[in-house]
Amino acid sequence: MKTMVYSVRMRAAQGGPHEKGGRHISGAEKIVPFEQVAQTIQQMLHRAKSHALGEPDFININVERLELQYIKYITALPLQTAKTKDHEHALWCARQLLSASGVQPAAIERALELLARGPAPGGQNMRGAVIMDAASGRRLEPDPWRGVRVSRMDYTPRAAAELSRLLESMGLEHFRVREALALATKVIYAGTLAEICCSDDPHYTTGYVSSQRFGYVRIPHLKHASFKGGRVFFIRSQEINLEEYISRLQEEPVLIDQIRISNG
Ligand code: WAQ
Ligand code: MG
Ligand code: MG
Repeated sequence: MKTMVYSVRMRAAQGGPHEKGGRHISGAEKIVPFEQVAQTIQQMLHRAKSHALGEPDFININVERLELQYIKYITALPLQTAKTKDHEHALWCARQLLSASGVQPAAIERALELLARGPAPGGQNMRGAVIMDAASGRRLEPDPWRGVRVSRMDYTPRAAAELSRLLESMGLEHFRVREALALATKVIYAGTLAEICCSDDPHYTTGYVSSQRFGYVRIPHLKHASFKGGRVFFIRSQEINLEEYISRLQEEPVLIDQIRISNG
């Protein structure tokens, strides 16, 4: 992208703004050239209004020009899909992947509990992600009601087109895969050891575990119908400056310019 680009972010809540206790309904982030900003806003508005979690009464859309020289160009995590047959099998697979990535059993179990009952205090859906110490399972995000929201990430137009082609050829053209792969790639790039994710959409049951070691592994049936969903980022808290890490996740603009797909 040689022209000026803009970060467009949306967050929607019910019962008031997020910062006044509203319940998170929907969020989205994109990086687009100026000519696509208006259309992107319209799509995000439509998306906020048609979410399965309900109708929002607060929608915030934020548009911000990015300085081209600060954008980092990175390669997508390799994508593959595990052949999990049911929820138990999916949990087993997630535990194996996290454990082999260096996450301790106590932290794994803690994270699975949070995805099941909802990560916010009292068991609610949360706008952002939980940050968890991979050794102890201790939560490290400064605001456990909000979590940490990763933003300012997207694909270059060429990489987006290539990914669409590949996903279509795999029967996976779902927008969720596209968005989750971008997020997961940025999260690992920012210094995260591993991530586990389940959608907050009651009907979308495929989740993923991503890691520096294994890339982005989609796990069918990871989300049980009763799960609230959410994201947990595991870090080695001794080896990372938490403030800098969070600011990378939130602020640093990243575009994915290369796609890798493993078979399977
Ligand atoms: N930053 C941090 N946390 C986020 C963000 C973000 N930008 N977006 C969502 N979350 C958290 C938040 O708590 C949501 O409730 C939760 O993650 C789930 O988000 O390959 O759809 O957008 O088939 O519902 C994964 C599998 C789909 C895709 C994930 O997540 C595939 C999905 P959702
Ligand atoms: Mg989302
Ligand atoms: Mg969702």
